[in-house]
Amino acid sequence: MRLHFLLLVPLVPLVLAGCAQGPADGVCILVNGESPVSVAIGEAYAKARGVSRDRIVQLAIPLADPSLGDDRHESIDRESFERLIRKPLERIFQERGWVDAVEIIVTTKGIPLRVEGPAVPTRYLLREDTSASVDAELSLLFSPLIGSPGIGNSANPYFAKNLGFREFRARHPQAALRYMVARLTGYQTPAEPGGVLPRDVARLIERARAKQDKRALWLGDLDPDLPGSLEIANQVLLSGTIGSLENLGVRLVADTEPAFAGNLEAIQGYASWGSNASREPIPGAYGESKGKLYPGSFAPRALATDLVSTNARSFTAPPSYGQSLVADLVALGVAGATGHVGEPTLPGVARPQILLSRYAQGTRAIEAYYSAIPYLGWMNVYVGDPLMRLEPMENLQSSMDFDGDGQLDWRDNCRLIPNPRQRDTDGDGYGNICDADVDSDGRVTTSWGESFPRSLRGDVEAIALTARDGGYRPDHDLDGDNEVSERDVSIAQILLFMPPGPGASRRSP
Ligand SMILES: [Ca+2]
Ligand SMILES: [Ca+2]
Ligand SMILES: [Ca+2]
Ligand SMILES: [Ca+2]
Repeated sequence: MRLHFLLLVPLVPLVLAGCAQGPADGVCILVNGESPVSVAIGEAYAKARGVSRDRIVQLAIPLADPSLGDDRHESIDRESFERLIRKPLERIFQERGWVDAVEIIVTTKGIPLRVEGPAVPTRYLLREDTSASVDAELSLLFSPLIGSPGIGNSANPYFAKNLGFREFRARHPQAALRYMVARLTGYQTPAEPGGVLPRDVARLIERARAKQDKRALWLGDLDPDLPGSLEIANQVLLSGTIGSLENLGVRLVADTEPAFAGNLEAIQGYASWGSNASREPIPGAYGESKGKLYPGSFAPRALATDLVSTNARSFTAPPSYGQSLVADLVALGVAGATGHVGEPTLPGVARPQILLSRYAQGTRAIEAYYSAIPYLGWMNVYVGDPLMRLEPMENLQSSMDFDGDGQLDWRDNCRLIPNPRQRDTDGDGYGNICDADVDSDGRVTTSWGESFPRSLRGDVEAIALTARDGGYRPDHDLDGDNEVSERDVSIAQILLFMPPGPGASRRSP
């Protein structure tokens, strides 16, 4: 007996190691078997991260051009998505016992980017649009939220949560958000032979694991010259980003000048207006012009986000501009980026202050991303290695004041938005800057432009009506500039469908 016991002892740690979570244990990879490029990307990633080959799923999605030379493969209609992607995938997950074992789904170039729905009038986009990114829909597998129009009922329950995804799932087993989805894609230049791993994608995979650059810097590029309805996002989305990073003590460049920042070296985290910047330097915003590189060179494991509507509309080369493209950031060496496959509107963008702050603190990029997007099943996509993370940085300070406004989190009545004065005119414990719920029913609502009947009026319309009539109601003055204007309406829109806050736990009035 004793001998047996001794023999068994050294085995114990091995057995435990076998049961423990390896970084790639919760990953599965989706490739389109009709595309050699897609298969090559899936295999390269599996090899890089040690994902077991039986976790690569080959779907069969017919392609007009298997070499992916044009953008036709990037969209799919709803019926085909259901038949060729969702149903086969749900069946595989059930057959292989992956429903709870898989945590992260990695999609590859060759799997369509976007489920295309019928066109919708702009005014009703947030209510009726059934378009979505394929990745956003895959995060909702087995949930009835897949295919639901608009975002009115799609507030992300993981939003602004500072906990691991596995723990979130354990606490909220019924939540529609089932999986975190990341996409490995980038340009495949016409010069590259078909069927091989595109160079940009190879580099994306490699740079997510490359040695960290301890001198790397973080860049938040605001733009004070934007029209008021957009400019307000400098305050609501970007100044909190700078505040949070400053507070963590990272090497930070906070650019508050109108010029688009360029020629910076070794950027680790990046947030800007991209091509929406009023002084966009070149078509598409990113790249080289007149000896200057916009925004500059990226460090290994760099994570980028910009406030641009359709920056992930395509990864096909050569690109067409207007708006700037995530694909160009990938070409510049970014290893992770947030994007949108269609118009998300300003409320739909990933919150840079959550994304970059959590990432700086060592959270996996994919968790930082999923806690930063406000809605599920919408236009959002994360491009890059989901497992990418930073090692703890020297001198990193702990964040007791998330938005850096001098009010510690435990008492800050708007934790994500700087509001040093803590103005809270209705005294409900939420500061005005994050309290567009002016009728105090627990949620920021819209009546889609209709102000009457009064009983159905949304918070946004209530504020818009005050602004139109030139009146003043302190609760409707969200930014505290002593007038109720278009700016306040815009703030309310950014906070649509969400509860007020997040702020300090509700204090009694
Ligand atoms: Ca605050
Ligand atoms: Ca309030
Ligand atoms: Ca409300
Ligand atoms: Ca105001």
